[in-house]
Amino acid sequence: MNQPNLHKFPKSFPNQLLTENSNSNKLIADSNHNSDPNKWSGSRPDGHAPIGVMGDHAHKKGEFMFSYRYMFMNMDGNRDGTNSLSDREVLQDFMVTPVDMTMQMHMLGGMYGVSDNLTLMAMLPYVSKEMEHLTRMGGRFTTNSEGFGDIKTTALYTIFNQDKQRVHLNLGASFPTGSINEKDDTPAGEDQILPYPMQIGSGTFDLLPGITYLGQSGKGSWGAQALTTLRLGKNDRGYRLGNKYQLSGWVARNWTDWLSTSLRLIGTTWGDIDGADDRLNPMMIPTADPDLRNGTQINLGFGINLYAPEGNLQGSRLAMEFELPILRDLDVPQLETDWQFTLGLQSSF
Ligand SMILES: [Cu+2]
Repeated sequence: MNQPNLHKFPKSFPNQLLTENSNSNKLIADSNHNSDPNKWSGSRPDGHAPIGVMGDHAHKKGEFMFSYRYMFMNMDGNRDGTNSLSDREVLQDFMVTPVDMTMQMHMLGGMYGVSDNLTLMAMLPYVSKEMEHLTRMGGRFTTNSEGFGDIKTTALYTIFNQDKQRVHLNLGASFPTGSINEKDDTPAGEDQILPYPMQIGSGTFDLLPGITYLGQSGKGSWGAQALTTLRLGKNDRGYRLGNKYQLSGWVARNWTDWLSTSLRLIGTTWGDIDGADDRLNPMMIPTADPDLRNGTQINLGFGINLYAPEGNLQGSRLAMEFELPILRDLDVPQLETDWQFTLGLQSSF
């Protein structure tokens, strides 16, 4: 009587029953799959969200995951509200204008399933930035900064897990391990303190609360995440970066058992800086003005997830996501983000 249901049903039903039964047997046989076909499963290409989403998935008890992400962000030209602003227009109000900037980030991450409902996650970023400038006199110069950024830890706590849907809370904190004293040579002199966007860390303890929703069907999946960055107190230079609020929603489709593609909409809004680093002169360059930092941006992300369902690399992933802006509304003048790219490798044990 191990399969009582099968015996109790009349003969007119066996087709449907057999199909369901063989499906679940197949799932149970593959130890890496979720044993309950009604539960959301991570063991498929779209079992992870697009790679630009952080803290999108939880792990089973005892499971480890290591990840590496490379991010590249390109900012070219300034913006006033939703319109582009020429260098000459910025130089009417400031001695120097930023012309373009790139940011690269290497991020190492670890995840561990403490229980089926609680996953712990830690991320260590290494950031490098480069900014080009034009002065009112027509001179050009470049500044660079790099170093380890703020370490982030997050507890992912699952509050709903049935009908192939999942909801978890993202309870994160960011620690001020990144430098806020980055310096470089500028026309004003050697070893000058760099403006806010060229610093590596926030200098404050930040809370990173959020909530993530995931859903799956046979062919695809969808999800949404709200994430916030709330800065606490002020750093030892006497300022606090603006809070950040991000809302992201995505859909993904599995084409094979190793490939899925995704579309994502990402809305981000961030505030001005409260206080100021008194080593910076806000009359000189807009990036040194704490009241010209806020903005809102909506990006569209195109993603690919590759997943190894079997073999030596079973459970490993390679994923990419490319984001383009569809709306940018920035406090004048501010460098605009033109595109960004995330590449990630993930491996669980
Ligand atoms: Cu993971």
